[in-house]
Amino acid sequence: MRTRTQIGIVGAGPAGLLLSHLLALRGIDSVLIETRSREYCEARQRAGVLEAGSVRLLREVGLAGRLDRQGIEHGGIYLQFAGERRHLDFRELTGRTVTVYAQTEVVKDLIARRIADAGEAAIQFSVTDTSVTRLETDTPVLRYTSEDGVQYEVSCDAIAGCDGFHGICRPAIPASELTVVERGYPYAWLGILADIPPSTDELIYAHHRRGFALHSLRGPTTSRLYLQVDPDEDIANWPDDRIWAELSERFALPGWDLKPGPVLDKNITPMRSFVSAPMRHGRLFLAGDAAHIVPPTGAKGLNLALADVAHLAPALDGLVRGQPDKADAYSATCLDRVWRSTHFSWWMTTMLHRTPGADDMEAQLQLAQLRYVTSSRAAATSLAENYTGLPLP
Ligand code: RFL
Ligand code: PHB
Repeated sequence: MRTRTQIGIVGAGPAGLLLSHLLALRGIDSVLIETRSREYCEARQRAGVLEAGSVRLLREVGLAGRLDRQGIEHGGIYLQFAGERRHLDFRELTGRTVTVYAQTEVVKDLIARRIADAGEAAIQFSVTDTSVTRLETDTPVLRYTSEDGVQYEVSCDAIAGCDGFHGICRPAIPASELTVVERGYPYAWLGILADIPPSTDELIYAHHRRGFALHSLRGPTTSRLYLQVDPDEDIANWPDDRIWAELSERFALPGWDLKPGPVLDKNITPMRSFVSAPMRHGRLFLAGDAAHIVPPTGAKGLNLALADVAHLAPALDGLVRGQPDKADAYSATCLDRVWRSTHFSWWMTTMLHRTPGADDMEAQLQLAQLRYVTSSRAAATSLAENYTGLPLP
């Protein structure tokens, strides 16, 4: 079946979903397709921390009803190292805060809103055979097969590749047109979701000789915790008791206990830094993880995805109305923020993780840096400014 839309969007993660909403607010039509089912997209456990600018953006576009009721505002974090837990007060240092609200909840809110505004057909879930072609022309084409087996060919004014790191859009750009800068890390995160009230009021980032650990949360009765493990570690080697024992050791502090509880979900995530540039080829625009990946230590990936589409919506609006300047500036504008976040995420990661086989120099340099960011107001302010995020357009 041949159809037409203004913007074809590939991928219903946070980037693609928010983009379709921002375009609709501007009166621009889009077709949004997703390979996974709605249930899968709404259950996938991922990020948890929204920057101040992301919260403000979601509020401005009418998407913060539940976020304002259920999100938990955090004025700082703890950095734990050398047997001490020190607080960094973001509110006092920068006047800004972050909000703990799970990516899954952001995704649920976005899906519900698109379907309420535009009907069930607003998002085509469970599609197959996605492809994007004719990218160098003014009428790029998006092809897919719908869940009920109909083959679609959608002629578009532009296509947004919001299909994550493993999607098809970035590989549709000739490799000779892209510069890819990439670094893998010799560790991964084992993450658990646990049915137990958090043992802390704010996130704890812990440096430990056995490796990094992070205590985060999802709500008053749900905790989210992470452990540094080897990248080739098998989750089968980590029964729940072993995970809690390891977490307790890495967070140990006299007079404080980590409360264990039933594990609802567990998985292992590899860590990498990856930037592919430019973020545009002809009439294909990449946004979010499709163009860049950061290790999760700085809590930046979701926020970068939202920031990209905050720039992309006005850029595409201009393009379809014959004013291409913002579309022409899109890639360079986004890459500034992407590289700032890439640096911050790399810096937090290397300050807090233990490289397998590392000498004492690594640990001593990390401890010196941790003492510095928790004792110098200038250094603490720099961390706080990066963590709470740069302003959005
Ligand atoms: P997503 O969320 O990967 O969505 C892409 C969507 O595209 C679909 N797709 C396709 N659809 C159609 N056709 C195709 N051919 C397709 N191929 C793929 C996929 O099914 C998917 O639904 O990318 P997006 O929208 O760019 O969003 C990026 C974020 O999801 C990601 O950056 C964050 O989750 C990263 N991240 C964190 N970010 C933060 O800002 N704060 C955090 O605290 C944080 N913690 C994390 C994280 C990521 C983690 N993992 C598991 C990678 C913690 C973890 C453990
Ligand atoms: C999370 O809550 O999932 C989370 C929080 C902070 C991070 C990464 C993940 O740096």
